[in-house]
Amino acid sequence: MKDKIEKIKKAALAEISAVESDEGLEEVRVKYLGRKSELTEVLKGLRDMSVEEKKEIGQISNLVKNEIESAIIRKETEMKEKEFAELDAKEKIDVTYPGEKVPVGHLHPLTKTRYEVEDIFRSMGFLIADGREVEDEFHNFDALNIPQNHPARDMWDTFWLKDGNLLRTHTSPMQVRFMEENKPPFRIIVPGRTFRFENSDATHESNFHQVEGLMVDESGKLTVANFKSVMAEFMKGLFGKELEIRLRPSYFPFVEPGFEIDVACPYCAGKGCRICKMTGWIEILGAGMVNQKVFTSVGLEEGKYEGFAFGVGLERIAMIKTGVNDLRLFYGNDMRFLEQF
Ligand code: FA5
Repeated sequence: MKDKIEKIKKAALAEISAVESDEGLEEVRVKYLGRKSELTEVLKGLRDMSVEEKKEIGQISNLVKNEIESAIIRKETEMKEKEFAELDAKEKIDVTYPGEKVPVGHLHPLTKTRYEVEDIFRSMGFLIADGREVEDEFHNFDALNIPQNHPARDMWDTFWLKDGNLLRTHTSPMQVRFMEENKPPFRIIVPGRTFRFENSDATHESNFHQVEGLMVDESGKLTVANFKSVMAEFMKGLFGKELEIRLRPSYFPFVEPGFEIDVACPYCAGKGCRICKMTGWIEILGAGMVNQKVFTSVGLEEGKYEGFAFGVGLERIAMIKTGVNDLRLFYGNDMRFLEQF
């Protein structure tokens, strides 16, 4: 009997050590410790044995049973450890490893410039109005004191549409549209896309953007001095410092008098550099006091109101601010260029 138990033990330990899976181990456990196992049979047979035999064989059987159980537990632990070690080697996570950069987009430099300009004027109480890109001749020209056949029309090379309409050559038609709907006093800016039948070069495109400004009040309440102070605030907002401004006489049919505004170069403090073409001044926008003919073209009484208007190229501002010297780069969609902003 003792030999039989010893054999069972050896066989069980050998099988346990050879097992390679959880299922295999469970089979061995059932085979050697289950209700129908040989060892259980031996224990069942104890009742037919003498008291001494019972004692001796019972003890040996229990020891073997414990040994087999311990061997199973050891094997189980060993297999788990092996499994974890394999998993660890395969799926090692290094929490100190730098994460993968998720590409994040950003606004186009022209959009950023536009938002900046809008913020500056909003802070001065200006409303932002939206115009239309397809305009009629009346709003783009006639109502702005640029009648048909007037030589001033040559200032705006126009894309005419087959139906007689046109792609707006500037944002100024919104002056007319806004005043058709709203009575002064008001102050607005109109940012938007504009089009001219022009060949592109470093400072010109056939499609570009302008921001129009218009502030109107009753006569005597708004002067060139107010205009200058709004411009000074605009330049301060754009360039982050107080900059000298100068007005030069210029001509636009819808203003009288008309000016060209120059700002002291923010990069060289007037000494002369690449950005200001060594002049110390940067030409920034066209402007003037609203011509009374524009008021009458929208049905407002002549002489009752006064105001100023200006129009600035958004690309021009972005170029000055970024030091980019070719406007076409903004439209090239070259990621190497755009990613710099
Ligand atoms: C005008 O368009 C007037 N409407 C501006 C104005 C408004 C004057 C209100 C008085 C009162 P001008 O043609 O100069 O003006 O254009 C204004 C700005 O638009 C220019 O200074 C320039 O920065 C920009 N611009 C004009 N043509 C182009 C072009 N082809 N490509 C890029 N920017 C342009």
